[in-house]
Amino acid sequence: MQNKTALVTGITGQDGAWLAKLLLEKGYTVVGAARRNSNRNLYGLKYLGIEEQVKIVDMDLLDYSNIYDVITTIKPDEIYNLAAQSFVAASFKQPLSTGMVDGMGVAYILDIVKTFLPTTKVYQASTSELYGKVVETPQKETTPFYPRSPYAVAKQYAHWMMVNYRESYNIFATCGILFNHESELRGKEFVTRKITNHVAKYSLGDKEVLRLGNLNSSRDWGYAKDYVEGMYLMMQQDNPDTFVLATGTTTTIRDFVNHAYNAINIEVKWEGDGVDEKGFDANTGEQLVMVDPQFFRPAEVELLVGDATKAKEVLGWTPKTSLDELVKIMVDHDIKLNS
Ligand code: F7E
Repeated sequence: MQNKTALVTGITGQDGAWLAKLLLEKGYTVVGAARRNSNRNLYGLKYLGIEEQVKIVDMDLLDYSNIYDVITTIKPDEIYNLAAQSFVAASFKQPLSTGMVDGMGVAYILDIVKTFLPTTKVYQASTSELYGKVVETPQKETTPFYPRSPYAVAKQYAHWMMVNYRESYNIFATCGILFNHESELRGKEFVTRKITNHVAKYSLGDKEVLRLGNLNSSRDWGYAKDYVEGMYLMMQQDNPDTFVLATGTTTTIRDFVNHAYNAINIEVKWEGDGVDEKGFDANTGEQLVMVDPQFFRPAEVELLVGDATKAKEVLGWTPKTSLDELVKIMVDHDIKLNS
């Protein structure tokens, strides 16, 4: 058992909860940071049975003095920066605050670590969104970036600041370029959980039509619980580096819908094109899905598929959960939650 302290920012998010659970199992003291909020959502920690074991502190990535206070008081051995405005669609509406939190917030953390706690290891949640309008498939650590949203542009700044502090000041600044990773703790604004939650409700009798945006975009989806193990392994290395975590398989949104309805024994039949495309129950003919342009993005990331060979070779990391297993976990959870 180790006796280290980890500061996990973004503790109220999906990854924060899964990572906190893993670190507690490894013997860490876990301090979780979250923006101050009168109605803080600790569902993830409660769901995983660790609410009592994680000390929560208020931390706002827009406020240097607040970050300084938290980091220099806790003196963590490891900082996992999972906090972000992480919803790509929202970043088009809030490009400036997204830039401040997702970009500048990381620079604050790095500079505090460099100046006051230079042996503290820092993990940054970089993202497959950096590849955006991809210039190479599959995408790996050496693939050039082409960000397609204010979210991804901010994350690119953060990513290169990590690399720059690593190279300039010998800070242990490691980046995980994680492809989409989902779970029953995913926010309902993200497409996977939106779909599984809808399908769960449908199976319980709520027959509303599911409204989605671009059905053709394709994502490399894994299980968040597997991915936090990769984060932890990256931080146990002797040297800081950058690693891709991905499954190597890509699936369209349309196919994810198929998987989700299959989990409740419904086969979806698709008809029409573009905004007129519709999904029907192949047995009853009832309409299940329609396209709603309000969910289109000003610029779309059409296809992501990652190559995690380096993580496998250096960290011994591989994803354990298949897409079918993931969909089943999410649909079953949402059926329970809505029952
Ligand atoms: O969209 C399409 C949408 O919002 C996936 C974040 O964790 O992963 C996530 O970013 C795709 C896009 O996730 C709807 O246009 C269609 O092509 O679930 P999402 P994301 O944008 O891939 C990366 C790795 C991150 O780093 C991010 O922080 O699905 N799509 N119809 C839709 N998306 C949503 N949300 N809602 C729809 O109705």
